[in-house]
Amino acid sequence: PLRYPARLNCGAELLDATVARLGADRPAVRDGAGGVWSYGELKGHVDRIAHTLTGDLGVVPGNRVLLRGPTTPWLAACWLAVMKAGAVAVTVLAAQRPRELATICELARVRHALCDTRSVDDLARASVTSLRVTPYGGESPDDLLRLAADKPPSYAAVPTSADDVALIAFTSGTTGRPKGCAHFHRDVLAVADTFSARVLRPRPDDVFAGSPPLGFTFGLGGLVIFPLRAGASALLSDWGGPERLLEDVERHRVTVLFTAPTAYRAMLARLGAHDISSLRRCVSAGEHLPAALWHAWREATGLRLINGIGATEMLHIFVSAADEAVRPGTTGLPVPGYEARVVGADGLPVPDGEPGLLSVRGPTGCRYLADARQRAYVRDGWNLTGDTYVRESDGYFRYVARADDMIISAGHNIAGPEVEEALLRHPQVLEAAVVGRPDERRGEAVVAHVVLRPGVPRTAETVAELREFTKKEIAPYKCPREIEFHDALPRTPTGKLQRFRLRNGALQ
Ligand code: 3SK
Repeated sequence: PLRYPARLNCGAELLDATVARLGADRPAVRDGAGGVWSYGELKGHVDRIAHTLTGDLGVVPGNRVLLRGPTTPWLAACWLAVMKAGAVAVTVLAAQRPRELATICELARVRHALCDTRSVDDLARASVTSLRVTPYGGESPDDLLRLAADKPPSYAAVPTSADDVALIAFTSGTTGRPKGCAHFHRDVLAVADTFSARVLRPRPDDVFAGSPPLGFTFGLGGLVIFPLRAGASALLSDWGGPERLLEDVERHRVTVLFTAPTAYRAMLARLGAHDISSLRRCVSAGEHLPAALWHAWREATGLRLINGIGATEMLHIFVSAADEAVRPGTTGLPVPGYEARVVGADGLPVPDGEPGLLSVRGPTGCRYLADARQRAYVRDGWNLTGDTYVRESDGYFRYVARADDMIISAGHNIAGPEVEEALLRHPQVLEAAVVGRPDERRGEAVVAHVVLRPGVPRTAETVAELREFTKKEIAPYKCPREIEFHDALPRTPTGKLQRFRLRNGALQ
């Protein structure tokens, strides 16, 4: 089991302890334009900002501080300063609009915000009463970085307790209602000391990069917590699409990549022109990774994708596998430190090979802020993630569907992702989402929403071709009765499919 001292500040552990262990001169963070800060420089910026927070801005330990801006070294420095000052970081996504920001501020009782000067307008429009917004990176006389410039470059971290809340991460899941999840200082280190240390196994000379924003804990872990804990460096630049990510890998000799299956699929189509031979670890999470994509990536790059399932409620990844332990088509094994099982509606384990709900426990877990959904998520100390899984006889966990994505049609249980995988094997299909639609005869009918590759006609012939194709891939009762074409599928700001919007016909 992981053991941490009762007094623990994760900001000091990630930064000051790494400097003490490996020295101040190693590269810590890079921006997309060639700028690099060493660990010593990053610590200087963080400590000056921490002085400004507690001095000029009057932040006291426990205050909730909203952080908003594109992925940059300055956003990471602000996050670390909030940690060292003993305050609580509420990092939000650039895509979140004034109404959502207002809800988050209310639910998390946010009183201060540090906001990239390019993103302040939405925050101003959120009109949150008694919210003090401090911009950073601009010309204003009260810009955070100007205030910080003359502060001492050393700050003694507030001696928080291991069980003090360090961050509140918001998730709207795939259903649209935001929930704030509180995580402690010890949780931040626990995800680094479990998934990162035991599965990913980074080295101090690694260069991390990826697409998830820091307002999604997948990105916060992969681009800040894991590299700093390992003494490695991270490229902190905003997501600019698959081509940009490939260019970044090539230019910065990235070794560890964090992104989602959709981006791996999009990068595969563009690999040809890029030298990405620096890569040694590629983590895929955020969505189900089809086996065909795993094999295609392996064939094109020689690398085994490290699949994983995580959740904002658990802070990071808790089932995964790397290297020889990977079994394509499965998510993997419980990350050392976590336990996982598949249970029925009664909460009791079902036999291996039978589908049920994935249930996990370990050093991190769900703590919703005052939300009745806590009782449904955590039962008897086990977290129910809302995913349907099968545990194979060799102990590997295989994804079936989100529990609410099961379609019941004419008495058959059909997993939408299985039908999606079959459609995605067709060379003309770029994206697919499969949902149930109420149907008088069958209860539900299987309906596929498809994005075709550019130039493929949206005709009845294409519909017929796709239906014929899926019938050869999977049992005919699972095949879509209807296929609709779209320019794009509805996704959350973190890239997850919003099947509920397709079910509700919100796209029509
Ligand atoms: O898949 C997710 O939603 C997730 C959430 C937090 C951290 C990591 C992951 C993969």
